[in-house]
Amino acid sequence: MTTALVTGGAGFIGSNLVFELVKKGYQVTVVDDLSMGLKANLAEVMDQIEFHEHDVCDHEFMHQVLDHNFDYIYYLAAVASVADSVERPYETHRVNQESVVDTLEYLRVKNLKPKKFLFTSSAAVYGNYPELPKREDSRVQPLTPYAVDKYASERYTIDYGKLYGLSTVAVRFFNVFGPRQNPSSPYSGVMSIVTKCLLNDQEFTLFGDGKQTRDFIYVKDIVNALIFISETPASNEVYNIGYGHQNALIDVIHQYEQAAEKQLKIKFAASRAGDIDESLADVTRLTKLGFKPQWGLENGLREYWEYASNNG
Ligand code: UD2
Repeated sequence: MTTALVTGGAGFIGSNLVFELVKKGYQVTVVDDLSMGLKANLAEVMDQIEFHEHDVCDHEFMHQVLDHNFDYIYYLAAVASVADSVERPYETHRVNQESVVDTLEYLRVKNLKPKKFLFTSSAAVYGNYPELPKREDSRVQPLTPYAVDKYASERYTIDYGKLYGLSTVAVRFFNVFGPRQNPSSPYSGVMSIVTKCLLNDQEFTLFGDGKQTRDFIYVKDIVNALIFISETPASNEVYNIGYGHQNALIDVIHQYEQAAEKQLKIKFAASRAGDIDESLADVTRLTKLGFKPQWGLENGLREYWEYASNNG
């Protein structure tokens, strides 16, 4: 039986990935300390997986787990908040970088060779350079501890692969939306906040004029891409994951309103400090590998609303 470890498997993207891996018949192990994730996210599959509520920074514990010798390791555990990394740079560094390096090091010293070690990074590594679209070899400008740690962990992932014969990849997520994204912080993914406001008839504060663009991608296409990449011979490379389409925030909100058949109450406010005007992924590398998204923005928004209105 194919085995997979998903760190951060109780989180937004992690839980969506675990569902799909279970559906494929994989034996899935999850390590998540529930600092951001929720056990409830995995309720439907809990009896089919091995779940450890544990911190990935506990190296001894992680070594015991890694001794299972997994076929695939999906490393999603992270403090996925830029704001938090600015508040607590060392604590978040331990999670976002040290734990990754320790895992790679353990694989090296124990000569464990998963079919793939996949590390999940972020478009945050590109920072504020105006150059668009962002190619994997575009200039990076990590401006926060979060981005620095993501970039460093990517490099460790790739370099451990090259130096020690491990099959590794790192992926950079653009703006992901979909079921189980947590809207609890003002810095949560914008579409999760829009969803919460639509469901509860609350006013949504739009920072800026709404013309800022992002490459929004539905979480199910993200999950498909993760599985696809891990099952190809791709090795020791970085991949952007987005649709390669640039959409203005206000247009995406209008599209979502149509799917929801509801109008959002919008209050416009000044742009947030550090907000970027435009973001767009160049996905040539992923496309060349043979990946085609199945959902797309419109279907993704429709399905997200259907889920939210039934589960919200
Ligand atoms: C994403 C990441 C962030 C960092 C950044 C680097 C997410 C959730 N955030 O931020 O962690 O990596 O990329 O570039 O992946 N907005 C509103 N109202 C709200 C919330 C957001 O108008 O209540 C706006 C926000 O000001 C921005 C847009 O919506 O212009 C998207 O915000 P976001 O936080 O979802 O994503 P982004 O790309 O700014």
